[in-house]
Formats: sequence, C-alpha cells, structure tokens
Amino acid sequence: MHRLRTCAARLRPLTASQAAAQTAGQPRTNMAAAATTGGTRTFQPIRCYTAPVASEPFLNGTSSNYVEEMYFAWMEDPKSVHKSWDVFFRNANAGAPPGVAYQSPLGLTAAAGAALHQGSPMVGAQPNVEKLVEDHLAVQSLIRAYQVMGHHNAHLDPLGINSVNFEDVPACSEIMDVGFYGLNESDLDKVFRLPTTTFIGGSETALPLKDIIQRLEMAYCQHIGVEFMFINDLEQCQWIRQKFETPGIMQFTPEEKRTLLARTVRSTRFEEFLQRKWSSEKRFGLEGCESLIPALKTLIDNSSAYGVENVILGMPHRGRLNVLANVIRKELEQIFCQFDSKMEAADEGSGDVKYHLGMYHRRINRVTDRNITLSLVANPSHLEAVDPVVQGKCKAEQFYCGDTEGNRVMSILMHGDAAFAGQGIVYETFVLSDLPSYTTQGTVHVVVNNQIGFTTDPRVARSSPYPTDVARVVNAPIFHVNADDAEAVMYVCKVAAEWRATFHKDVVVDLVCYRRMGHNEMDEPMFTQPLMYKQIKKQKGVLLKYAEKLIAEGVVTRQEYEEEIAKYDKICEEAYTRSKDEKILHIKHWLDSPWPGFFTLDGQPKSMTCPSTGLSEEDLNHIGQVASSVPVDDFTIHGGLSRILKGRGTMVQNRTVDWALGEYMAFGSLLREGTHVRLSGQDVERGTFSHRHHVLHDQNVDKRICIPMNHMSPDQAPYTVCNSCLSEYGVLGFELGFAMASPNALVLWEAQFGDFHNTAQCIIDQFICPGQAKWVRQNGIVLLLPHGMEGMGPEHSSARPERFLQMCNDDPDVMPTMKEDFAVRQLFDCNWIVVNCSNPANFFHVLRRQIHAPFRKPLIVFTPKSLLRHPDARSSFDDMLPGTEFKRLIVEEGAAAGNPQGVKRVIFCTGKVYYELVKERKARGMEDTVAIARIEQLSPFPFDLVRSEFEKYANADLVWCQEEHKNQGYYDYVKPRIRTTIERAKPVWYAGRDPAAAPATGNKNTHLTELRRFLDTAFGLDAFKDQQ
Ligand SMILES: Cc1ncc(C[n+]2csc(CCOP(=O)(O)OP(=O)(O)O)c2C)c(N)n1
Ligand SMILES: [Mg+2]
Repeated sequence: MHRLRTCAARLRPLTASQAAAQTAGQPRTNMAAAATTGGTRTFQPIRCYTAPVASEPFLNGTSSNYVEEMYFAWMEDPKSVHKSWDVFFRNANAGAPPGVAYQSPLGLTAAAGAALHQGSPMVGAQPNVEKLVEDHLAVQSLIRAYQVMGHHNAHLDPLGINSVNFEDVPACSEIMDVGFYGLNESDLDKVFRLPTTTFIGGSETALPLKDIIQRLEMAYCQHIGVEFMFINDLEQCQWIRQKFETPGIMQFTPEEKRTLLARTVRSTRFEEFLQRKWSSEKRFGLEGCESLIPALKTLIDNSSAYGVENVILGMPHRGRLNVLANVIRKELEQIFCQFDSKMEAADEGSGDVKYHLGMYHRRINRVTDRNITLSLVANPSHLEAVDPVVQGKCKAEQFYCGDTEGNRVMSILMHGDAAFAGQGIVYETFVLSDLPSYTTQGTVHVVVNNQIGFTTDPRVARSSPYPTDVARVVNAPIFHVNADDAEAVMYVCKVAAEWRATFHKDVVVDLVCYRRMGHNEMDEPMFTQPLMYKQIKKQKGVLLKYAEKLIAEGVVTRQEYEEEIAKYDKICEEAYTRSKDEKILHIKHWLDSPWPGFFTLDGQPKSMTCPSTGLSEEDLNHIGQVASSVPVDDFTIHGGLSRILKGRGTMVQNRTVDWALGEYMAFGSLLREGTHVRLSGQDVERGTFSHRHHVLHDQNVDKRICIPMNHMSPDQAPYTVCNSCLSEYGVLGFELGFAMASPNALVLWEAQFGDFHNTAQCIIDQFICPGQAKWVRQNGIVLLLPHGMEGMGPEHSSARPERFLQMCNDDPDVMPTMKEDFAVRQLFDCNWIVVNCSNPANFFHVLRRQIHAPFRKPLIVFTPKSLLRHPDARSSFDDMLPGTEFKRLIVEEGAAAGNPQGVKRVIFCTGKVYYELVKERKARGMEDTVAIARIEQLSPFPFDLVRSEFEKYANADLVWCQEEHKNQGYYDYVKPRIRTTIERAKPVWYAGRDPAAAPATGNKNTHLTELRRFLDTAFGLDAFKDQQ
C-alpha cells in the first residue's frame, strides 16, 4: 500500500528549488503537466471555440440535462441565463448551422463580445453545443479534481521519498489529467469560463485551459497540500479555496521574511547549542523540523492579532525544550540547568524529566504589542494523553473569563505523526470539539510529521494514507506542508489562525519533515532506516535553505544572517554561564497552572484547618425546596418526575435526605457560596440510576429544559451539568484539565458504572494519582464511581477499589504521629483521597470539604447503586447542621456500644455491605455481641479512629468484612494498616468473597450464595477457630 520508503529508487532528494522547478518545468507525465509554463511539450491547438465542428447530435449524453435546464430557463426568461446561452438559443432557434449557433461569451473574445452587443441571431444556424458543454463540464471537473486531490501530487516530502503512495486510491493523477475528461492537447489554448467555485482567475472570469491548469498546479501541487473538500459547508470550502487559489496570495513583506529567518535561526541554533554542550543527553531534539518554532509563533502572532490573550498548549517530547525556550520564552538558564544532574530538588514531590514539565508565562507579544499568556501543560510520556486535559483547561479559562465564543482563549495541540495516527485518545478528543459543554471553539493541531515513530515506518504503523486522517471526522481542514519551505509553513499557519478565528473549528497543520537524529540523540537510526538516513545525511537544513533564498532575493545580506546567528549563540552562551550558578531545582518554576491568591506567597496552604462543612437549617430547607420544585412557569414535567419531586418535598419536611438530595445540598450550598460546580459524564443529568434529575424537560416543548440548581439564589455561581459523549478517557481528561484551571470550582466526573473508568486508566495513573508529585500541581477533581455487588454481573459491579488504594502513598507499616491537626495534615500529605460513604450526610460533607479545605486533592468516591433508594440509607438534617463534618469513620452506636466489654467481635467494613451486615446481625439477634464500624475514608487511613474503636472493645476479635472478592476491594489495603494500628495485637480476620479473576459472577444465584457464605463467616463467632 505504501511505497517502499527505504527503496533506493525513491531516494531522490528534492530541494525546495528543485521541487518548484519540477512543478513548473518538469511536470508529471500527464497532459495537465504539459500545460504548465515552460513545459517540454507544446501543442498546436487544432480546434477553437468558435470553430465549426462536424454535426453532432444535440442534447444527448451527460450534457443533455444541463442544456435542457438552460433551455427551459431561457424559454421562461432569456435574462435568467448567461448571455452566451441567450445568443446560442436565439441562433439555434433561428436555424444556425452546427458550430455557428454558439458565439464566445462577453469577455472571452473581442469578436464574441461584439456579436453579443449586436445581439443579432444568425438565421439558419443549427444548434451545436455538445462538445462545448462537455468541455466546460470537463474543465469544471478538472478544477474540482485538483481541489479534491491536488494534495496527492503536492511536493510535501522534503526528502522526496513520500511515505505514502496513492496507487490504491482511484487513479488520482489520471483524474487530474485533462485526457481523462475528453480534453486533449489541442484544448490547452482554449478559453474556458471559470465556475464560481474557484478563485484561480483572480479578477478574470475566464482563462485558457493551460493557465487554468498552471494555476491549479500552483495552488494545490507545490509545497502545500490542502485537504478540505470533505467539508460539508460551502462557505467554508469557498473560504479555503480563496486562501489557496487566489493568484499571488502567498506574499510576505521583507520584514516578515526577516522575522521568519530570525525565528528559524533561534530554533536551529538552540538545538545545535544543546547538542554541543550535552551531546550524550536525551532531549528529543527538533532537528529536521525546525520550522515548528516559526510555525507556532506565526499561529500565536496571528491569533493575538485576532484578539486571543491566552493560549494553552499541549505537546509531546519532540522539540519541547525548544518550544519552552523560543515560544513560551522560558529563561534559557532554567532550561540549561535541567541538564545538571547534581542539582538538588527544592520542592516536595518526585519531579519529572525535563521534557515533560509544564510552564506558564505572561508577556507582551512583540508583533502585536498585546498581552499574551502562554501555558504549556505538563504531560506524561503517554503520547496524546494530554490532549483532552489541554482542552478542559482551555474550556475552563474560557468559562472563567466569559469567553463563550473562544475569542480570547484558545488551545494549540502538537502531535507526532505516529501517535496522532495511532492513539485513540486523539479521536476521543476530536469528538469533544463541537459539543456545547466541551467545545473550545476550535483547536489548532500541529503535527510534527517526521515520517517515523521511534524505529517504525508509517507503512506498518497506520492504515490511513496520512497520519492526519482522523481529523476528517470533524470536518477539520488539513494543511499538509513541506516543512523545508519556511514561507509555505508560515502561510498555512496564518491561514490556520484565521480559520480558527473565523469559523471556530479545529484545523490541522501537518508539517511534513524528517528526523535528523535517531528517536533520541543516543539512538542509531541507520539500524532500521538505512536508506532514509542516507538521504537525511545529505539533506540541507531549512535554515540554510531559507537563508540562501533570502540572500539571493536581497532581503538579507550574508553578513546580517551571520550576525543573527552570532547574536543568538551569544545569548545561549551567556545563559549557559548563568545556569551554572543555579544550585537548586525549583519544580515550582515549571508550574503550568498557578492559582494566584489561593496559597501563601511561598506556595503553602493558608491554614491547616478545615472548617465545619455543615449548613443552617434554613439553608437546607431552601435548597431542599428548590430540589423539589419546578422553578419556572408553564413548565410541564413528566408525571413520574412530579412524584419524585413530591417525595423530595416530603423528605425535606421530615428533615431527611436521600443520596440525591444530599448531593443537591452539597452542590446547591457551594453554588450559593459562589463556587462553580460542574458535573460531567455519561447520562449524569438524569443520573444513570434515574435518581438525580438535575435537568427537567418540558413534556410539551422540544428542547425546553430547566435546571433548578441554577435557580438557587440571584448571586449564586453557575451550575454546569452535562451529559458527555461516550468516552471515559477523553472526558475524564477534559474534566481534569477543567479542574486544573482554578481551585474555586467543584469539578466532578461520574462514570456510568465505576467499572468503565478503566478505559480512562491513563488519566488516573499518569495525571490524577501522581500529578502533584510530578508537577507540583494540585487538583481537586472528584470521581464518582458507582460501585457495589448487586448481582449485576462482572462489568457492572466493581470500580476496582483495590487499584485506587494500591496507588495511595500512605505507609501501611508506620503509625503516624497524632497531632491536633492530624486529620487535615494527613489529607495534605496524601496523593488522593478515597472514600466510600455509607450515608448521604457524609457524602454531602465530603463534597463540601473538597472546597473548604485549604488545599486541593483528587477525591475518589465509590458511590452506591441500591443505596440510592434504600430506606435506611438516609440522613437527618441533624447530621448536616453547623458544627457537623465529614466522619472518617462511623463508630458503632447501637447496643454493642452500650456494653463494649460484652462485645465478642468488631467488624470493620465500608460502604453498602454495612446495611447487609446490620440486617444479618438483627436477624441473628447479635446486636450486643457484634459491633460494626464503618471506615468511610479509606485513604488516608483513619489510624486514630480505628485505634480508639479497637481499644473500646477489648474482648472482641477483629474482622474485616467486604462483599468484594478477597484479592479485590479493600482488604489488602486495610489489613496491614489495621495491624499497624493495633500493633499486631490480634489477627485481622477476613469475611468476604473468595479470590477470583472476575469482579463478580454473572449468575444471580451464585451471587446470593456467596453473600450468604460471607455473612455466615462474618457472624460465625467460631468461623476462624481453625485458623488460630
Ligand atoms: C502511549 C505511548 N505508547 C508508546 C510510547 C513510547 N514511544 C515514545 S516516542 C514513540 C514514537 C513516537 O512517534 P511519533 O508520534 O511519530 O513522534 P516522534 O518521536 O517521531 O516525534 C513511542 C512509541 C509512548 N511514549 N506513549
Ligand atoms: Mg514521528
């Protein structure tokens, strides 16, 4: 399918000047090429427009419909057709002979113009337009063929060894051959009217065929390949045609050219400097794609000119240091000192390698003289994982500055060719691009298409012709460009910025380039790509090519060019000297999302306390009223929903809340306090389990909705609740990015069932769990993961608590020192908080604590399913009043607590199984012999509270009970921690399901049998005798 890229025959170098010459002077072996200026073959026209032709049947074949249409229109109103048709039909009606009825339209020839002015039909003429119509249609088809497929013949590959061939794409070069349309060499000098769907004419409306072809070649087959004809919007297609077809449109002022050269100097010399100083360090240099830097700068300059003030960037390893230095303008010494392995880390956390760190910088854009803030989001090695995160952050920045149109904040995503084609998250991110609650109003994607991924060739790395085909799914135009042509790169970037500013849609710039070194600077590329690299070794760099061009044009002198180089080299050398003075590595200097005002000046929390998260009775009542009413007039809701709201009203009267109402109280109160709340995920608006109903739908009016949460108080913060597309990886990444932008928002992502979170595992493993440790960046995102063994089978039961718990950073073997602020300190030190609340009040408190805490940590909540409607899983207002707070552990409060000495067993558990245990204990009449304690906050582990509960029941044995299988759930996490707490004074027995491969059985009976068995174990006071 793809050409053999290492095949020697293909390895013909194509320099910029050769490529231009080839296009202009050595055309393809089709007839279109013959028309280009200076073509090697010339043709004598044997026929011209007005020449009589042999009698041909009128109105047959493909042209008949068209002519018929014209004829009927002319019959109705002669003015409704073009003058040429008017003259033709009048002549034909008057009996003009074949070839005479037609006369050239106005403007094509002077004679025709004169004839039309005279407007005198030639009596006796016969109609003869078939060939004429066919030829015009042929020319239209030819123009369209260039627009659709011209990019296939563009000279995109600087190496001239195109990684793609189109031999299996239906005859693209033939389709652009005039012969294919029944035209021949003799038609080249004939003048054809240009359709309105082309701009190649400039101010002319008709052109000779050979000029049409030449202009199409110039527009579509040089160093830019434009892929856009799949876009199903005529205005947008016209816009692009105009940008690339208009003759002479790609013009630059000498000033622009000099700036472009200076930027290419910086880009190139930066890599050369690093290579000289640290030749054996990995840096994933940009050599072979130095144009990336001027490309990004052009995008940013132009976007700034359109009003953009804030650009959020995401990118992989390739050229990252160069982007930091020359686009974001990080101080060079800060970059250089990263290469010094002896530097001490000043910040907490484990840090990250230099080509992953983020950055935030606000400065004046020198071209537009306007303020611009640039942030590069830190990312893991996992390619493309940062894409949705960047989008979420961008959306949040737009949201906070009221930029609903995306005029002030935008995102730019960079990609490698292999990753862009291979990673599913690219698609999942594109899919978000036009959804109301997720759109960032257009992202500019820049692909560093070096035609290789590590050692893997595109021929075996992708099934699509281009690495960018995924973008077609959202109708994003794709501008492929030969990255060795600096001006072509600058031009497509200008157009891309303008496209985004005009249409607020995604656009892709595909920089077709090469990779001068191996995958990293240590790798030997000749092992695997010998012929490609032989070619690369001969390749002149883009800087040299462009400098020579500008020197030849007289735009710069050689001396000026050399001075520019010396100037930048000196900047690098001086920064290098300064970098040696840096002794301490501050990862904080690499923060991509500072939260001004949230921390003290030295980045610490302003306090180490968390206030009560309770609410006044009045507030609870008020929010409860809103939650149980329809706050707009003339709005008809479903009868079933009326009953649900009525039920809520009754609960409020009874001063109780169920799960949904508890959540309502948390969200509503935070909104009233001015905190934005955003809940996103699949079907979250109603709630997968039909319990939430945050969006009411008028039963009589399509799309009329009401969100009562936004009717809480006049000065409340806005509430966003949005059903997402069916993606976990993309949407969770997005929400993480949203939460990154500000600490003053409660951002929640809910999985449909907790089981499905693992398709977003990379966001959890690479960002949420270690984000602060790697990048000194806090994040308060909340994951709501429905979890619980309800007999729903292996894929609707487990949110995999064991995995979250296994990634907690608290030490199982060390009893922490208990101080007054222990509970808050523990939170401050942890990497994330994992809870399984057994009642709505505790859920309410833990959500509010997320915002009232003086720092931010991710919160993982295993949420219930059957408890949503369980009559016992309700809370009283009393547990939510001022002075109340989240309970890390809920102690036994029943009969057992009244007589602790008589208690034989303490069962520790978490979540829903508590209700099964209570029911069973009651059924067995063991209320005073078995105490049950609920660990609500699993991590950080409530060592202090577990200890006091243990100490209370001195004569009891200890059981950990869970409904999950033994190798899953919480057991492996809690067991060593309980043992540390009680100093191994007693065994910690296990009551729960046996180890298993799957999280749950698909068989209801087996499910119930398993439940019965572990309840028997939990309450069998002799159950562990044999194990003593
Ligand atoms: C998700 C993921 N899988 C695998 C890797 C390992 N890896 C690092 S770079 C690379 C090749 C990337 O190729 P490309 O996207 O074309 O970027 P280039 O290095 O060529 O600029 C691979 C496979 C990774 N970093 N992330
Ligand atoms: Mg690559």
